[in-house]
Amino acid sequence: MRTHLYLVLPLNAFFAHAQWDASRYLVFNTAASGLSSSLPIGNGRVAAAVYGTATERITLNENSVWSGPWQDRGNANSQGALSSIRQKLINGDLSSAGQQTLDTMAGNPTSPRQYQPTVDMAIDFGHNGTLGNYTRVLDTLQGTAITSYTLGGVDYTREYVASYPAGVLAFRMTASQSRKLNVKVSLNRTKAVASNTASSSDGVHAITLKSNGGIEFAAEARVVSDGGSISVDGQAISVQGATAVDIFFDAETAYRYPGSIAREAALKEKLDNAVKVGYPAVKSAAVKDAQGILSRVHLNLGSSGSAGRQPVPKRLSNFKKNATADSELVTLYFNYGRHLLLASSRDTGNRSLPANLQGMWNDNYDPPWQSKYTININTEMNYWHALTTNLDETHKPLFDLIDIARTRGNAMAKKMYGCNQGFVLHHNTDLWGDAAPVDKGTPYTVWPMGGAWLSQHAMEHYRFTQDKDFLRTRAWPVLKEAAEFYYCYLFMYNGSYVTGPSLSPENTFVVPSNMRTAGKTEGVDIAPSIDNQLLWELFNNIIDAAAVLGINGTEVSKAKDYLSKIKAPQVGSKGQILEWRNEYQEAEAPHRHFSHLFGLFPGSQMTPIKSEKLAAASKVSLDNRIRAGSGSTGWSRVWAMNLYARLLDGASVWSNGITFLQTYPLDNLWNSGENRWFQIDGNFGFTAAIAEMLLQSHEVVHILPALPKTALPSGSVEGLVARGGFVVDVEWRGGEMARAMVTARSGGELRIVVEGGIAFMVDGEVYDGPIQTTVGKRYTITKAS
Ligand code: FUC
Repeated sequence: MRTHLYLVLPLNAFFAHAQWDASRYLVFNTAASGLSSSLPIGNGRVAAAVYGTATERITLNENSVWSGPWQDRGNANSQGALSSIRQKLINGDLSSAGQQTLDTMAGNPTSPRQYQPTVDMAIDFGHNGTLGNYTRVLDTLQGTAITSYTLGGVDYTREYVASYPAGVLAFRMTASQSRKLNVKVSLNRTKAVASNTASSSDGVHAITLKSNGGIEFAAEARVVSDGGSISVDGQAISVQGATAVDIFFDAETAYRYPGSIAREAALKEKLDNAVKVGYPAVKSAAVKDAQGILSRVHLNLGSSGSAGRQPVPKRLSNFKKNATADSELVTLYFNYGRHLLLASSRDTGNRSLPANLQGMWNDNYDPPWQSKYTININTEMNYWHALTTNLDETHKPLFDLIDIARTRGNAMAKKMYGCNQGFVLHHNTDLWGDAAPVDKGTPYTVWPMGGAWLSQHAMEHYRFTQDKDFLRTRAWPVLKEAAEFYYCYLFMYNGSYVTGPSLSPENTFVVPSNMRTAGKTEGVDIAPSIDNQLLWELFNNIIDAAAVLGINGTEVSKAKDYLSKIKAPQVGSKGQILEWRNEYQEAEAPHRHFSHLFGLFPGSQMTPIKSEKLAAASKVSLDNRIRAGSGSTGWSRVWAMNLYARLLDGASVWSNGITFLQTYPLDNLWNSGENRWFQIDGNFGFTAAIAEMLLQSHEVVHILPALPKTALPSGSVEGLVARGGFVVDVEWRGGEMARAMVTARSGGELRIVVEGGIAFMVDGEVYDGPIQTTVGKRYTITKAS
């Protein structure tokens, strides 16, 4: 039974006393004190972080406001140095190879562009003193937020909506008593402001801010009042004596509209339309859209009772003391991850942009790691739950960016590696698809595998959606060009095709005694394990995609030939997966990355169903790293959760999940990384891990593969998606499946495993092998009696 907000009181007292579904709402009884306690909403392109302060502050971002235009940072010395660097690596002169790699291959300048704040909105109500019955709430099912409080006997409410259909943000402020609402609305920015003006003519009241630095933009807030007087007040619009005031906001940038005339016309059109239809219609269409998508999945892990009715900061601090009392915090975190992705990653037309390191929410001109796209784990993690938790429309911006990056990566393949075909990306990119190496350090800069990792998402999109048109028109070109680069770039060494100079993100090892600079810490080498695993996945994807599309010939034979010459993951003396080509001593045993376990998650080469031996060795590596203290950033800890899920170890998924929730969430439940900096990947990876615990789908649809039976004896989930386009609902009791329903979206063969291999029935008949499914049909799975 789904629980919703219980409407028990008249509206004026309602917000303060309502019982909020603890799995659905983030509830606060104070205003935000900074960005990390704000409430994030977004329409996939424009986002708001809502503070709910007496003078309202809303940090507004448009996702293409970055620090500057395209720059070619590729290093022209790279190509000439390649064979000498490779020879040094072959000779065991790793330090000299590493140094030469940095000297000749690092980009110039070393950094791509960085993501920038757009504007801040201030709404001054003239409210001073204590705000009574204060409540601030984010709804993870509708994607909306509210603030309410009482002052001077009047109840005030503010609603905040991000509309995907209208392409704007809309806010409504109301007073419970007639004509008690005064507001003064302004926009602010501290850098590169070309103009910031308020205007009032022909019934249009607007504040318009235009920038002239970085990627230029025009932002505008339209103010609509139900009465009172409305006027220009310096750079602000003032309303006196109203009962309800609406604000509509949009920003449009040079990224999508290079000319200011087109840009401002787009801005005007969207705002004119929103004002014309009015706030209630904008809101209801926005809610219908978001809720229609977010309600596809429903997770029930039981009720926390009164523990779940506390404000979020209190729930977090209680959870540190007693995690078992608030299992709904897990459900809320799961739901929040879906809301945050839908809010920050939508198909917004031409050149939609994926969620960056902070999703879209940023108030800093110099954000951590430039808030860009880090493609050696973080950007990919942002999309780990896109398909499994039934949000496939959020995936599209990633493919838009990959297409832009393919062109850049094609030029970079020529410039740096002398390869005339295919594309290369290194460990970061930006909104221009920057393909050059980033920063200057041996453990991270020169890693030519970013394109291979991203290409995996294109194939997975097909596997989950079964959308052949997507496979043909969008995935195939990406896979093909990714592979073409490696056909040129890889070299033969000891009978295998290898990468180099490359590295295992972002780890280091101690140079062994039989090499030149024994005892030194290095990162650059030949064929780190992750590179081989990524190539294994890529060549298999080419073969699989070609089979679906009916493509034959050299494209397939080449992939098969290369696949046969990529070294398989090696098992070392402690039974672990080797991270590098030799069993080097790790310089940092608790390192936060699990790069050499890519093939376990998110890849598939080392999953138990593919290879028990490699899965067992992965477990040794994972246990050792965790025991040494890894999982030391939020994203790292949730990667461990996903890895344990793939090892079918539900208890470890759960215990790492608890550690995660006790350590990394900020006040508004955003994940944190180093220095408690907000980084959204951990939010998304957590949601992915919960899904992975309940459903997996490599070769078979595995129901409850990693259920933590003791911690979670009963619960249910509806709407998770498996490869093959199967939608799965499952209910479990006493630590065992009670019943599951599988809906075949696309038909096709369905193979099922339940809880690692118990006997079960499908539609009342004992399951004894694959079922040929019918499109749209539901199949009921019960335990064999
Ligand atoms: C990688 C990680 C860091 C951080 C950064 C954004 O470099 O190693 O921990 O997450 O990306």
